[in-house]
Amino acid sequence: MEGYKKFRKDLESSSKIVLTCHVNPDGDAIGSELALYYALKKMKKNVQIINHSETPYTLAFLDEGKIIQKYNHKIHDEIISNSELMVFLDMNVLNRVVSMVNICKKFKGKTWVVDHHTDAENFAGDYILNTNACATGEIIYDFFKKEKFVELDSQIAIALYTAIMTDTGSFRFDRTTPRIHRIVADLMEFGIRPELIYEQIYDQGEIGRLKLLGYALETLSLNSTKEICHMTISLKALKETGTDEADIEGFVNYTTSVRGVKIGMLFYELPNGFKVSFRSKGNIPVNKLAAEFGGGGHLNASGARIPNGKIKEYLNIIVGAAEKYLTKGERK
Ligand SMILES: [Mn+2]
Repeated sequence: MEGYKKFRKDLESSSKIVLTCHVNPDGDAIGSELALYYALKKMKKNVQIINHSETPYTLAFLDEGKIIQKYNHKIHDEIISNSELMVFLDMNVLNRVVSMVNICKKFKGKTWVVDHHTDAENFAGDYILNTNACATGEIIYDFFKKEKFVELDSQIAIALYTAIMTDTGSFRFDRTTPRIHRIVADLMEFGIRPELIYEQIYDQGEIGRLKLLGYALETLSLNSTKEICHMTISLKALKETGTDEADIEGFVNYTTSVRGVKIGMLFYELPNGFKVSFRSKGNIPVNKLAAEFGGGGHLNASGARIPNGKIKEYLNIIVGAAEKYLTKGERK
């Protein structure tokens, strides 16, 4: 890939580097950041990971050295300004860094985006975008290998394995290719124990999370053709179960586990407005559906945020908008 050589050159010629990723980071975001961090550390770079969000507790095992810092403008604005290069991982729209937007806009150094989402915004100097990649971790792996950038080790392998495992839904989503299994096989040579990583990420739930799921499942509803299924999470349910947004991760997948359903939606109430996540089967482009409401994402997984909107005022509008896409659902 053309971009790899320039990315490599920019990383090699910079000594102070900051890595960041999107709000509410997932396994791919954190795993990609740490894999690149460990590689750059081996090259003796002054590298820091600074994120808007706290690392979710399910991913804390990846960051035993407490490398990842939560952004605080008093501490980090100077560090960021003094850096020569910033890398944005697993995101391609600047507002995904939320509280870091201002300092990123002022940043004078080189900027790179490494990502696999569609509909990139033009905010960075250079991009490595591969929407065929199942995870940003796959791109990082590919970059490491093709450029012989770093010798893999167990730390890097665990980070990349986590990135790929989480973004492929444990190796079952579209884009889980033979190539991905070969990459994973290579990573596993470094002593990865899949059962332990899976347990760290998916079996550490607080009881509140399951109770919240109970609330959410209670709200499951189908449209008239039984091809769209949606669920809603209210602020009240979060409060009563003592949970937060990070606990909702994965809930939306229940909506598409209903027989005959082609589009699933999860509505999530915010203090100001709401968010909606979309999932689809086959070729139904829920990224286009999300774009109708100012959001974006992938063909089969996307989302939008409606500031100041009320779920009950929008639910029928959004379901109605989704119905237009149902005919495009034939399997490839
Ligand atoms: Mn990703």
